[in-house]
Amino acid sequence: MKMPKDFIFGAASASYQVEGAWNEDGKGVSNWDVFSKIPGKTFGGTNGDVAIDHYHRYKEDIALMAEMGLESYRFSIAWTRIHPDGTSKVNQKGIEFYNNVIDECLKYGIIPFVTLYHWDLPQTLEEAGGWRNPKTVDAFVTFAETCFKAFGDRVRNWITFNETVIFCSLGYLTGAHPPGIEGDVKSYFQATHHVFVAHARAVELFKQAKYEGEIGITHVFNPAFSIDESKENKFAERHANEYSTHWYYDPILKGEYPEYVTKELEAKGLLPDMSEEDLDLLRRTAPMNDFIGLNYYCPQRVMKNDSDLVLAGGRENSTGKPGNPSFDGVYKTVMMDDKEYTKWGWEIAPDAFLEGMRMLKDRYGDIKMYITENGLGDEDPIVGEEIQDQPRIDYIESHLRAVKHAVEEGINVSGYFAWSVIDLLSWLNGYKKQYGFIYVDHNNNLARKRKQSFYWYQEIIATRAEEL
Ligand code: BGP
Repeated sequence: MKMPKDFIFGAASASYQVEGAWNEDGKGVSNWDVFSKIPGKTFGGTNGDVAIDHYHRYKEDIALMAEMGLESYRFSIAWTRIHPDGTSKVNQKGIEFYNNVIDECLKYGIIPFVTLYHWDLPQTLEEAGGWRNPKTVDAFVTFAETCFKAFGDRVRNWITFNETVIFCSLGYLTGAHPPGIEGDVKSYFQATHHVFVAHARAVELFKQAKYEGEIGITHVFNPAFSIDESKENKFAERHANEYSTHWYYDPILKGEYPEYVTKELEAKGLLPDMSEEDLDLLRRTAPMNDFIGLNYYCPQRVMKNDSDLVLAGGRENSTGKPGNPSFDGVYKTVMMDDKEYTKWGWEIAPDAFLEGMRMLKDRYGDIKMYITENGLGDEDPIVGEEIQDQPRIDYIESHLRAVKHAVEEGINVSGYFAWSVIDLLSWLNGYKKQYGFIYVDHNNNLARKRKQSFYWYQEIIATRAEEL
């Protein structure tokens, strides 16, 4: 089978991870501009000041994407280029930059797939409380509206937020992302609620103004599976899915929070402040979501955990080594002897990916899904002139095969975006952890080179994955 004609083969990036030009052309300071410069926060002290200089080299990069046959480029907009200080004041130079990127994509027939928020919040808003402060919700809606107005004549695919669970849990539980707070469970849940409300308001605005195209949100897709069939570990599985999946997907797609979680939060005094108006907004806008974006890298293998430790996520760290398991007082994630892992300790499990998509279909029906990220973080050897990344090819191939199965089974998956189109700055792991089809030579003026996987993906797209 070939993938359907309207299935999109794409690849992704995010503003802070590629653009650089951190203080050029009127751009304001973001929370990441500040946080990444605090000693010890990122591997080797790397930051996005220059990143891979996509800001100045987008033409060359998009030409390479076109050569690869890419059908869509998912990128994000740096809020601080558009509204440098987080207010409604617009920086025309920022609008101009994204107009250029969008037009360059369209010149080659590449669909610009735009993420509004991929974690780089104006520092002014961070200092005023960030996502704990409901005013950030208003500021986001202003930012979204500016983008719809400026780019909505050409952009037809909008993602409001990337991975709420990551920037909220790493921001308020582990302190690994800005604002760098540890163990503040109340703020964690409050921040997630504000993000869902911001998403819902942007969706409603988009629909009311009758912009053409579609809008949705991208979540981490990290389905939990018990390590065995025992009752207690099966319970841990359920608990993990309620907290890490249903808490995020339900308010968007069902318009209400999972009762299992709200009851527990209420009993512990951790339920976010939410007004009737907020809840009504979530209910009313749930059916307006056109799709859900899934970022899938690995599943969670879980078992019961008797300790009374509070929630802490642990997929990412800045040590350049595998991460710590995540846990709360009920479950913990564990590594298993019979599973395969990446160098950073993320399980490679295409079967769990397919199983997870089935779980989503069971719970949320036929909502359109895009795989908005999937890929392998690795250190690619250079042999002679060639950048050899066969493990990446194997990883993507097996996951694309899972997507193909899903489509054959009637699961509504409409596109696949590899992470990442080009080697870029890993938030906490610098340039050491590579994901791209295109290599960037940091010892040679950031020169771009095609990897093995570049040619492989080119062939996959040209044949619409018929051979998989
Ligand atoms: C996702 C983010 C991406 C990217 C990816 C890989 O969570 O949306 O921006 O960073 O993970 O993560 P890492 O670079 O930490 O390996």
